[in-house]
Parts: sequence; structure tokens; C-alpha cells
Amino acid sequence: MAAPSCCRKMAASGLENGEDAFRMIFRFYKKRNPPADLSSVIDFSRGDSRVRPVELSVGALTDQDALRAGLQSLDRWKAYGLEGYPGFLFISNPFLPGWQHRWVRQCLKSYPRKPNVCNLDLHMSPEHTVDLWESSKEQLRRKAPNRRSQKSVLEKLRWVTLGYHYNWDTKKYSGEHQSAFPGDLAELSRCVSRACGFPAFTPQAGILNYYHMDSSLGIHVDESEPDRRSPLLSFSFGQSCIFLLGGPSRELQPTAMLMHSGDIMVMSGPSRLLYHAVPRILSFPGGGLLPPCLSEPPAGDPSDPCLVEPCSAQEWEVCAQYLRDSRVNMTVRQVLEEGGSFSVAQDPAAPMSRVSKEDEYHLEDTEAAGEEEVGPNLLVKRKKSF
Ligand SMILES: O=C(O)CCC(=O)C(=O)O
Ligand SMILES: [Mn+2]
Repeated sequence: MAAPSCCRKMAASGLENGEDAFRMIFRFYKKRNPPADLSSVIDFSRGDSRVRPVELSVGALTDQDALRAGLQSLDRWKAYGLEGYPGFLFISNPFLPGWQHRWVRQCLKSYPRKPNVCNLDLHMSPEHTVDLWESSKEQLRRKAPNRRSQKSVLEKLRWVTLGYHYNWDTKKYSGEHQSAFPGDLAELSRCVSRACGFPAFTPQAGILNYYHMDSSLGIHVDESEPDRRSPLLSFSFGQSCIFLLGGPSRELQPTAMLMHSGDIMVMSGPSRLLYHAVPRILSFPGGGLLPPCLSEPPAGDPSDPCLVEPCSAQEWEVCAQYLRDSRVNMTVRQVLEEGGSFSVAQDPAAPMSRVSKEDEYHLEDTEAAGEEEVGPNLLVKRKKSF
């Protein structure tokens, strides 16, 4: 697939400097001053010559199961494939109006709780991480717009792991470090995987990523799961981002696309092990504080058939405040093939491509402090937020 001419020129000059093509494009889109030209970024909600609609098999998901997960009936979903990326599927916000709110509440209130694991566990004593929501909600509610104030602990959250907990140092999962995978997220994941033609998918691990306007996610391949034949599902809420999807090598130029609140990606087959990254978080185009799909109050009541706990108006007030400058992403993975075990299935060779420790993966921009001072092997300077 031909790359846009701005990227071709940039990649050519970068390659002369010994920089791989992916990293060149990553740096291009990460730049904020002056902001990058976004004219060649795919927006699935607007159509693009590189995008083609994909017909999903309507019988794969009943309306009742979809409703239980807060999703529209399958005949209303808009799914797309991308030229040159077999196995990649993009679903443009299939959530029912007012129902993404429940998943956001889970990501901010429920999923960071023990026994799930989060980045703050590595730096804070257990009594300070026991309930991030409770210790942050008043501070978030009172937060004045556009004013720099002390960050609540919830705003210091960068990742949460669920199910088989990903170990950022060994880059492995293990049978010894595991907690129950949340039932509601398992059900949502099964709905999406069934709809996309993967009825046997078993959600076993989740990595939730919490981004602010200056965050990015380094270039990596998700290859730590011994089962690489199952798809990887990715759900986004809150502000938008530029997502880069590359090839099996960093020498290949990635394709840039926008992910908006409610959008879902499925990486499967030949696209399961491709390089990808999030160089930039963007405010949803249009200037509102929240994207329109989140601007409505949360829908439903406790007696409705949705299996996700409802989000009250008071809870949404806190979530909305958080999402004004944040994006939350949930990735769901199957770790072991059916009947597989770690002893036989674990690849003895350490995965090569995922950047090493977690703090080299979740990056925070310090453009003001001088992006030019970046060392040869790090994408951006990192600032610890603890
Ligand atoms: O935030 C995203 O969209 C990507 C997340 C991701 O690639 C990961 O968690 O492995
Ligand atoms: Mn990934």
C-alpha cells in the first residue's frame, strides 16, 4: 500500500539517519508544536479509500445478548476492514447510547480494585491503593477546568491487569499470578468475538491503559500470549487517539487511524502480531469537553437486563471530569489455547519486541522539557508521575 507523500519523504530522511520507519512516523504524530498534519489519518467514521465495510454474520449474536452487554443489535454495527491488513477489524462505536458510561465506571471504579493489579502497587503502600475511586472522587469532582491542581491517585493510574496478570519485567503470564477475570467484561468480549467470527474465544487476561493528553504508548507487538491464534480485542473510551498499525517489522511504515470513544478493534490472523503504538491522544474533534456519545447522561436503571452495573448520575459526574482529558483503553486476550498449560505452552525464548519494562511502554511526553534530548533508544523522555 502506498504511503502518503509526507510520510514517504519523512521516512526516507529518517532512514538515512538510521531511524526505523515506524519510529519516524511515531515521532511525526506525537509532535504537538506545531501539531502534525492529520490529513492522511484514517477516520473510519468518515470513510476512506483504504477502508472497506465488512458484513458481520447477524445470527452470531442475539439482540438479547448484545443488550446485556450494552451493545446495539448486530445488524446496526458498522464494521470495517483495512486494505493490506487481513485479520484487522474496526467496529465504529457499537454501544447503545448512554451505555458506554457503565464500562467507563467499571474501568475507573471497579477494575482498579484488588485483587487486580495496577502500576501504583509498585510504588505505593497497599492502604493507599485499596480504593482509588474513593480516595479520588471528591478531588475530581471539585477539579476546576483548565487549572493545574494536584493529581488525584486515580489520575496517576496508568495500567491495570486482569485475569492472568501480565508481568512487565519477565514479559510473561504465569499460572501463579492470576485472579478471576471480571464476568461482565468476559461477556462483552465474548459478544464481540462471536460477532466477529471467533466463537471459541476465551477472555483470560486484560490490560487496561489509562492515558492523559500527554501520554503515549510505545511501539510494540503483543506476543507474550502463548496462544497467538486467538484475536486480541481493544475497546476505547473517552478522548480520541491516533493509533498506528504497522507490519511484522519496524522497517515497514505504519498506517495511522483515529480511535474514538466506543470504537472497538480486533487484531486477528495475520494482523495479530503486527507492530502498533499510540503516539498521541487528541481531544474529540468538534470542541466539546466530551465526545457527543458520552455527553448524554448514563442510560438504564438497576432493573434493566444489562449485566454491567449501572453508573449513577453522581458517579458519572466523576467519570466525566476524569475523561475531559483522558482516554481509557481495555485490551482483552486469550492467553492459553484450549486445554493448554503454561508448562508446555510457554515459549521459552523471551519475546523480542515488546519494550522492556512497563515504564518504557507507557510514556509521558515532556515536550516542554525538550524532546530533542531524547536518547537513541527511547522514544521520548519519561517523567514519573508518582
Ligand atoms: O491503547 C490502545 O489503543 C492500544 C493498547 C495496546 O496496544 C496494548 O495494551 O497492548
Ligand atoms: Mn498492544
